[in-house]
Amino acid sequence: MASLEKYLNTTEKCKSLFESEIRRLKTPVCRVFLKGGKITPVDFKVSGLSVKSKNAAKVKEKFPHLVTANGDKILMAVAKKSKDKIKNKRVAVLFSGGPAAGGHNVVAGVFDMLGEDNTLLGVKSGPKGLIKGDLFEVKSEDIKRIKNTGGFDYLGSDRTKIKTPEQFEAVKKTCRDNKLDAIVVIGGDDSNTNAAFLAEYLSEHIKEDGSGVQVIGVPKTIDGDLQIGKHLPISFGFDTATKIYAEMVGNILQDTPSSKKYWHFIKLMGRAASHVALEVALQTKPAITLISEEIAKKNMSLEDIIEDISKVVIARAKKGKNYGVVVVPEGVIEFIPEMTKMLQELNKTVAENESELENKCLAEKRDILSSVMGAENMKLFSSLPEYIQEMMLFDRDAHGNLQVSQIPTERLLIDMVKHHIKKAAPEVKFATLNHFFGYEGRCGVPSLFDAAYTYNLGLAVGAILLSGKTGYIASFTDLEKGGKILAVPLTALLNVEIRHGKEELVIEKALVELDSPAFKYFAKNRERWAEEDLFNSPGPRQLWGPASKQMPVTVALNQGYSGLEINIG
Ligand code: FBP
Repeated sequence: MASLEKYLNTTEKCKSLFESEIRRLKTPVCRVFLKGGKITPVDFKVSGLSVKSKNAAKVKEKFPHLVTANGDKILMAVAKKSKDKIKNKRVAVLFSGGPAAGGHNVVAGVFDMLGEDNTLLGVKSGPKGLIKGDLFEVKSEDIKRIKNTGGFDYLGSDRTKIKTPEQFEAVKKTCRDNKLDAIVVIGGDDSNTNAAFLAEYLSEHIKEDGSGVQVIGVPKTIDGDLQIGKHLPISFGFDTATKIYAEMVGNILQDTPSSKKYWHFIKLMGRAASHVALEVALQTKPAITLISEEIAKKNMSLEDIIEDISKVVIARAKKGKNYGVVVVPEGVIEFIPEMTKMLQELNKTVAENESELENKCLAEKRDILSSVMGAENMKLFSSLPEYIQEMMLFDRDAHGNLQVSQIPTERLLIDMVKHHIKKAAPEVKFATLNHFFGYEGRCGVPSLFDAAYTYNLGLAVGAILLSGKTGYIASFTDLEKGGKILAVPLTALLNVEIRHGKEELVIEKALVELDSPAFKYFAKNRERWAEEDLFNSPGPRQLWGPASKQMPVTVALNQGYSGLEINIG
């Protein structure tokens, strides 16, 4: 007993048997980084691939240094020719935005590539820490402790957008105070947009010799909406999050014909795009999955969506199946065209009347809004349940995004479908439960895919920095054929969008394409999944054994791979 208690005490602070084993797990390394079995720097050469901004002239005007240096050409890692060693570089690394599994392995990869001759500094609490100059030196003991573990807890993160001249000036001071040569920004579309602006701003006259500080981005977000076709298959964290959600959805699906009692409405995180919902649908095959991009394309109203869901509920009830699962993407509300229109006016009105709306109750806020907003949009806003109205008036984040994770869309759909079925088919039994799976999936131990993907992205970043380049985002492609490392120019990804009512250059979110192989496969099969119970349960993500090598189904389909197995190294 005493010895068991002693053992149990040793598992505190993330040292469970599982966590201890996972730290020892070997992550496969892309062959280009290996020389005699050792990790080694690489050269970057023009690959023949390119990306183009739709607003190239505007981009050139705002980013003269980067556009001149990098253009729109994608670089590819190749074995290093010279034996020269780069020494004494000081590199800072930070997390930005929501956590995603695998971030610690990016840090580990950068650390291993920089090697003993250079120094890696961690920035605490994301961009906010960069502004404040809150940095510390990363040690090899830290890397041993964090390797293959989930979350962003080693450094912390935040959603500060570096935008004012004072903030840029403060970053310059941090660079000088810490004698930085480079900054690595691990973040999503907004954070990598910020990385591009930083790279331009820091491109010269920062260091004593008049040279600049390099800035390199890393594609992170569980949402999967930072991807560039064949040039960047997916952002990291997507695989782990979707595997966690698919396990939970699979378990609920398995419960439905067992208890035959409930319709489960499950909202899945993924702020704007429906990649997460689509991936989970392909992994589990529930009766209904909403895809926001399709709703927008077909110009569907909220009432159309309710009718479609009700039809399936009624048809299944006729077969004695008073149960099922409806998967709802987190951001669906912003994609329903009538809602989009209303939210655009609401966002603008809220921004313009911030002080008047402050500290008012909902009824008072509605009065203020109705005096400025158009009648049609105001009618739609007022027709929504008050719990939805409240959430729609919540503060936007620093990048101007509505906090959709706080809006209980799954409850709204349940209420409206109930109302519809009561009128259309009162005899149908429709008992419901609602769920929101989001935070459960962002910080779990990375899947083998994410652990390997991120470690190699980290190695890529370290190598890009050692090669002296700036203003790129690291990428890892050809995942079924050994892997290929690319450096994609950040400025070529920038396009004009309206944010806070103004034109801004940003990295566009990659949405689900309705002509993509993944969506087409889903569309071809979903009617059968609605009629019969054809679901499957993918089970918990595996770190060892045959199921561990599986990559996201949407990635394999959209990249045109012949199977689901990763083959790196
Ligand atoms: P990032 O885009 O920063 O990776 O964050 C994505 C996300 O996980 C979204 O899916 C979700 O809407 C959001 O974070 C919620 O985060 P928070 O609780 O910080 O608002």
